[in-house]
Amino acid sequence: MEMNRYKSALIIVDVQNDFIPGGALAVKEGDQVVPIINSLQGKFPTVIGTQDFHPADHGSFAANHPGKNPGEFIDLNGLNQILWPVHCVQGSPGAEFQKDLIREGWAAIFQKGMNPGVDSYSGFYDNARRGDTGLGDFLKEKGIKTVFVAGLALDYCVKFTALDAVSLGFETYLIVDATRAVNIQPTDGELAIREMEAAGVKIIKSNEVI
Ligand code: VGL
Ligand code: ZN
Repeated sequence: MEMNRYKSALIIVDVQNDFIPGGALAVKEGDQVVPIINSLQGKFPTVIGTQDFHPADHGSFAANHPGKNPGEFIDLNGLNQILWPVHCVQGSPGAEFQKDLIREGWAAIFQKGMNPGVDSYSGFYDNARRGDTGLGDFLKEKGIKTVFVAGLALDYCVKFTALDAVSLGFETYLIVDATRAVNIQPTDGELAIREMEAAGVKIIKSNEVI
């Protein structure tokens, strides 16, 4: 596959302990993305991490809505919100990056999900598209035209990060073997890939990143 890694960035989404088997919002095989992502990092002139980073009173936590359980939906300030287990709380071990993930050489870390009133899946904007992490301007100021997205979870934060990247005009690749899905429904990961493809995201495997 033809690709342009000149002026490209690798965006590593939310490879944090709570999304790894044993964590609060464990993604099946989530740990398996770490060696793949590590082997790719040296190929990119710019590597960026995102970090889900919630206050304990975050509105996406089922525990903050008496009588509600993870997987149920609520209206959170006008947006339909699926409720999650408490995860990636600021200062907790679950919010830290997986221990084997190489972080030397990262250009920046963009944190998200700090506003308790709105969830934030994308590394660019919150789910209401009001709050902006600054990632888009950061990439544009560096002259980056192409982004490669990997990490967790495929059907939430990876998907919304890739969709926002396309909408901002970046040529966008999903490294499909360097991500895993939550799969609340068993086909969610597959549907996420199709949705991204339909929006213009190019789906590649890590061995195609040359
Ligand atoms: C994520 C659910 C809630 C993710 C974050 O990183 O995909 N998913 N918060
Ligand atoms: Zn979260």
